[in-house]
Amino acid sequence: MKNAGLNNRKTLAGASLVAASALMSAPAHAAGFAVVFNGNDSGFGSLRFALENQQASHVLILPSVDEINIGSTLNYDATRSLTIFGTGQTVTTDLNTTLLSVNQGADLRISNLNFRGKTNFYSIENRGDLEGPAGKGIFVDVRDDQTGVVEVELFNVSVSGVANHGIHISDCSLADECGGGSGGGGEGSPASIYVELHNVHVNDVGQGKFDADGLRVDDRGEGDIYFYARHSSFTFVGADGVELDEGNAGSVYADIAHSDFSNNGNYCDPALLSAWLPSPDEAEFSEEESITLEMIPAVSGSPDDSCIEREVDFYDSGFVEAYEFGIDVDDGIDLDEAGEGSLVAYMFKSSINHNFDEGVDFDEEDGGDIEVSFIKTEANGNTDDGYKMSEEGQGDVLGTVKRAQAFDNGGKGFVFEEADDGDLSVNVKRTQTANNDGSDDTGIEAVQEDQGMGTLKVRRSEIADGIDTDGVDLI
Ligand SMILES: [Ca+2]
Ligand SMILES: [Ca+2]
Ligand SMILES: [Ca+2]
Ligand SMILES: [Ca+2]
Repeated sequence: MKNAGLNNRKTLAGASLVAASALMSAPAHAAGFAVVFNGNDSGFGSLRFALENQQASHVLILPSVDEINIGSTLNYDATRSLTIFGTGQTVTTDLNTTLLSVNQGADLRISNLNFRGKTNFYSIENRGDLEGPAGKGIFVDVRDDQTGVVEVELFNVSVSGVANHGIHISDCSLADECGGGSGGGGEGSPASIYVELHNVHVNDVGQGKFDADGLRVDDRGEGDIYFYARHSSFTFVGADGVELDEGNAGSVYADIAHSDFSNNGNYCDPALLSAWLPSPDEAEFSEEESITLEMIPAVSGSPDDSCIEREVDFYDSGFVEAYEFGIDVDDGIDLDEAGEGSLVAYMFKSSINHNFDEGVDFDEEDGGDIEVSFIKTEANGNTDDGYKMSEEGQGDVLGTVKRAQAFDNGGKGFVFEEADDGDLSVNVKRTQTANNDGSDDTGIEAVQEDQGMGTLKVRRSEIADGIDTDGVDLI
């Protein structure tokens, strides 16, 4: 800068020119900031160029760009955070491929951008996983050695028409084979995962593959899952609207308001698959009948055999005592916490209706509590329970239900189950239930097993279909 005083005006003009040209044509790996000014699939000025060639940390898509049609996945391979400022565009593809893949666990912020595959296209009869992997909407793969918190924040974003998960954040060495629930395996990094959604709409995804969710977070190894959602929706998803799966040390925290989790979980379409169930689909045998596992084969030849679960119990002798086949349908919101750590969830003014399994399905096992609040929520017309909370191992169940509803569910309205060491304490106020599961004490069920105490307090509520307690004092 020793010449700065010599010709001030010329230097300033020169500087701004340099800045402008850096903006428009920064070489690979050099840019912090890139502008997308065309909807091309590749080349200078395209979104792909900004992400893959420039690896820009901040990307602005100009309003003059309308649609961005891509012929292959957009990859971001840098580890530094990525922010994409859309201005209402749609990133779309005619192929069965992941739209945006963040491969090195970078923090991700996206605003005002839509991601769309082939809408109303995939189903169990038109699968997306037979000739290669099924495409996702937004995928973030956490590094094996990552630490700290991986942050994914989406504002005014939609995802639709992809065969696999709409949004998938994977801290699991097994990637898509990670599995869900207590049976999930795989290793993970020490990192935690934080997901914040504002006005995010995930619709018509996960219809081309078994167990593909609207939002799926897999956390293995140390670390927590934080989920914050406002004014968002997860609808017509093949598997769960949202599944958060925390498998080892660490907790799940969910803070949800003004959001909708409805009409999810029917990839394994019972109307279609029931024809493949053995008849009878469940049976019990005496030991003398000497039934072996080979006599009860798993179902094969259906549109997707993964959909048909086979459960077999054995006598000590090895002969079959009982079997049951079922079709694996899914939930509105499914939180699974295993290993040490708690499941803490707050849901406010949200709806969880017409899902093909439970509406709310929260499972906690091993050390740690379930602490839930449902305020002004409704779970109506789900095939199984409206709200199901199940706690095992050390730890308590603490529930607050206020001005909530559960009507017309095929299972119970509310279920709170506490097993092993620990207490149950649930407070219900100004809440209504009716017509759940045959209306035989099915509005609220509270069960406390093994060591511990249970109390259920119900005030100023209309539980038309009754209350069932076991090991719990109704006060
Ligand atoms: Ca982790
Ligand atoms: Ca845990
Ligand atoms: Ca527990
Ligand atoms: Ca107990």
